[in-house]
Amino acid sequence: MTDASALDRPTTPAAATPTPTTPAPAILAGDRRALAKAITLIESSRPDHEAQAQALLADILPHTGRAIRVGLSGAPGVGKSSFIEAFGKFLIEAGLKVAVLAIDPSSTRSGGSILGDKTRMEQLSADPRAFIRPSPSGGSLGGVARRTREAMLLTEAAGYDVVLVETVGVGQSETAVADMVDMFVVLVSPGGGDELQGIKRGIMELADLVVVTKADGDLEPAAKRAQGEYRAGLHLMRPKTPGWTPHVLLTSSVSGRGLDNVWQQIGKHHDTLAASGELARLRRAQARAWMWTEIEDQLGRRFRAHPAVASRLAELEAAVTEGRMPPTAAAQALIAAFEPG
Ligand SMILES: Nc1nc2c(ncn2[C@@H]2O[C@H](COP(=O)(O)OP(=O)(O)OP(=O)(O)O)[C@@H](O)[C@H]2O)c(=O)[nH]1
Ligand SMILES: [Mg+2]
Repeated sequence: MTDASALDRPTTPAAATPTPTTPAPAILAGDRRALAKAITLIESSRPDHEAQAQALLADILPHTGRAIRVGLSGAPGVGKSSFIEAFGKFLIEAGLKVAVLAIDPSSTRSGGSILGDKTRMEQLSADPRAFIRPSPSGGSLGGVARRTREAMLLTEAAGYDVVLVETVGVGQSETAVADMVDMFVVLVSPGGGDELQGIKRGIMELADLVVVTKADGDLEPAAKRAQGEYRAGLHLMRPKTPGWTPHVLLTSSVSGRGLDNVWQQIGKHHDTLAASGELARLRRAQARAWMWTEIEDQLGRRFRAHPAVASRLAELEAAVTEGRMPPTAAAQALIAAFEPG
């Protein structure tokens, strides 16, 4: 079982204390308001805010990386919010600080998935040892994911031991979450004829742990059946991480059943990957991939905004869609307009 000391948190928050003109010292000291304001700053698209946000992230970067990063995904209604409330409280009682972030690019629910049902996380959101932040709203999945990644770094600098990143298991958002965490947990609910549905959709390929929710009362037999089916399904799949076999655990957010087992598996996964060097390798690969995603996003935006490109874009796009011009030739013409000579 992993505990706070196993996370190797620094005893003093700041080794190289940044200049006092930045909000970094307040964040490093664990000031929740400073943390919330910093996340608002990184979510802003104002160019001066973007510059400030990047300077802040550079300041806090040496103080990041100490949390266990866990992604949580599952279909609507599977019990994610209830699980996060129950599991978050369990972690806090174990002496840990917990941050909860979310990726919900659909923004169909006001304020994102977390704020929308804050009643389900009433106790956790009121606890000073927890920090809950809803998904940034609006924009592309890439933009939302970037801001969540940066928020994750800020919460780590603020001393949170465990960062939970939630997403609804639809579209590409679960891949975006899996690409920013150490461990990806898939929540499934008992019954409803939806067993193994996730496996068909490929989400199980991302799973390091499968959690069957609602294993209580009348639903318990169905939960056990689901556990058996998911175990059998996972058995047929190629392991995602060498040396790690995903377990399928029964939990209940009502009774608290299995929450200790979930934490044990998270700790074991973390220790296994850390010992083999896989954790460091994974995080390096994620950082490199993030950089390239940023390069492609930022170049793409500049490209579209470039006057010479913008003036010809509609015409060439139409030529391609109507089959009058090969796509590669159109791309080459636009790139030539972007960087003449
Ligand atoms: N019996 C039982 N019911 C549960 C449990 N966890 C959640 N539920 C119920 O399942 C329903 C959905 O729970 P939520 O926690 O809101 O699920 P969610 O995955 O966050 O749902 P969305 O945010 O809509 O995607 C609610 O009616 C909960 O009361 C559990 O452990 N046991
Ligand atoms: Mg929810």
